Amino acid sequence: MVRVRVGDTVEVRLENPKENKFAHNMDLHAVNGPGGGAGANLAFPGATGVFTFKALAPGLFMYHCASPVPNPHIHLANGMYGMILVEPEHGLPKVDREYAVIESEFFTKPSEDKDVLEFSMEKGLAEHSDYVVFNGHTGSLLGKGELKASVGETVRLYFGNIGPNSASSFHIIGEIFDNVHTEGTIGGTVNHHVQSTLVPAAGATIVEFKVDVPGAYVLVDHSFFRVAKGALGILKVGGNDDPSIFQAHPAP
Ligand SMILES: [Cu+2]
Repeated sequence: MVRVRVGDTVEVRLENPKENKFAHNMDLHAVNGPGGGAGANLAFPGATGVFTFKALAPGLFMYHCASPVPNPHIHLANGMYGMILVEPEHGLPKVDREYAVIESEFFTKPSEDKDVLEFSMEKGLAEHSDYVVFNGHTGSLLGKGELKASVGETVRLYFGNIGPNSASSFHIIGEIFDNVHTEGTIGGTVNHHVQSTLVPAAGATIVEFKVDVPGAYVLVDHSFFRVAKGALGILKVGGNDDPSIFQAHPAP
């Protein structure tokens, strides 16, 4: 995730190693200008694409490869994307924890190497994903990758969804978003007490919440069969119980 401030002039340099086969580039949704910079920084193997833009609007934006060779959707579906946060003039208010999570889909078919799956154009066109994951692979936010917080802390999640096809029904099981910066805007609409928020393909959101009691809170895409395809993660909250807020009663 790239982090800049509104009013900053940002120079983007994309180096494409000469061993690569294809040209790559970056379309940054934070850019006001043709292609979000994608034409200006298109880099063929062995070249470096450079352009400069001024960050005019605060918010959380996606960026992604939009190379026309072989075509942009294949680059997106192979993981070429990220986020850029444009903070307001005086920065965002302080919180205790910040995390960045991106949801994405993979469309696959077997390859000659049994340990490697290839991109499937047929499944992409049919919008039939095999995997829907957070931060690039199944289990990235489980075990050692679990997000962490302590009771009483405020957590801010920068959540993007690249798709490339499906919108996400982002939800955390056992938590209510105190603030949702709708559509990733800063200075736009902020909704309160939200259960699930819709994040379109190549859109983003910023959610904030205070954690009240300890436990494991599960990040999901609540378009729920996607959980079986990998769209889940854990936010592990430590600290003391508060029976006035949540109390498990002994089993009969
Ligand atoms: Cu690319």
